[in-house]
Amino acid sequence: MKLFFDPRQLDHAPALELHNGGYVPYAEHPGRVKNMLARLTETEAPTDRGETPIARIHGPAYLAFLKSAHRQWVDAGRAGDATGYVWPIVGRRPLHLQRIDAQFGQYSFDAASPVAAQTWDGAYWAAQTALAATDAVLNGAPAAFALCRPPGHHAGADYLGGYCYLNNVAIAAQAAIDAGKARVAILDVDYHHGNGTQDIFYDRGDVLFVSIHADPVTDYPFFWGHADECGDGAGEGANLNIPLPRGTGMADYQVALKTALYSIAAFAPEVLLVSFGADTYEGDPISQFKLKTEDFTEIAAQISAADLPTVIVMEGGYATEALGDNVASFLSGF
Ligand code: SP5
Ligand code: ZN
Repeated sequence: MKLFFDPRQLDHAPALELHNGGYVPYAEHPGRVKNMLARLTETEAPTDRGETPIARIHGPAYLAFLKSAHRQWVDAGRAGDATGYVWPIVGRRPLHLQRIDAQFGQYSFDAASPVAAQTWDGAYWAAQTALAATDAVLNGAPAAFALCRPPGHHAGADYLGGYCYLNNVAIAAQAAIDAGKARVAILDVDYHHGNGTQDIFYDRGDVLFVSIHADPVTDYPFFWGHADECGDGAGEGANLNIPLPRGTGMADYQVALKTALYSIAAFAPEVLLVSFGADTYEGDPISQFKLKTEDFTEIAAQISAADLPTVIVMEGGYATEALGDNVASFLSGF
């Protein structure tokens, strides 16, 4: 399988995140990638496709914010990584506020995803990595893997959150549509619900979003990922959430996967994109499923049996020591 990675993604390195009321080391750190790379031979760097495919998903005001947030933070006399502390509840008015703290309120949904000095560059090259893997599949590869970091599935069209800044899988899905594919499906198997991806495609009938994740009644991102979120307008019926309880192991996970793959087959997509998070692993420090390293091979084999051209985009996974093994296990199932 073709494997894509760009080392500039490592430059994104926030130091701390807010967790249970205190600051702790940032879980989504560059060391995650080093562990994965140790198990992946022959990664290819993406060519630069520019900002146009990114701007098909993310609006200009949000992109300007993301590029400038850290600079504005420094100019405001602040130290460390840029982060927000105030959010507009219920609705957001398009107020075009200038203060960096107000901009974080406008363009983010949590306090645990700081913008560091190199965040834009890292996120930009993660998006390029996803686009390169997508091109490989559009050009005939049966499957390709994009080692994206920072991850993307929590980022919406105009907001960051959940360690995500640009929605890599959404940018890739849109690129497939723009290349002439009529229908694409996204299967999200990260432990957390891919709220950003869902939001981006919620009212569209050309992109099916199916997600298996921890029940948001107990787990982040809480406000999205519930089973009654089915899509809107032209997208009605093109959104399927399968929340599972904490403690879920392979037997119950496979039942959910069967349902997910059944709905994908019924949609008859031309391309499948997989948001792969290894945070469903039993040893994950921030998650509560019980999948074992070898289970990832079986999950991948069942996805592979759908017999669709498949782009795999890396999302979460925080058991750093096991991450390479878990990714290698997943990729070996294709
Ligand atoms: C892409 C992805 O998996 N994002 C997950 C975001 C989850 N954020 C909320 C959980 C916060 C847990 N922080 C634990 C830090 C321990 N060092
Ligand atoms: Zn996750």
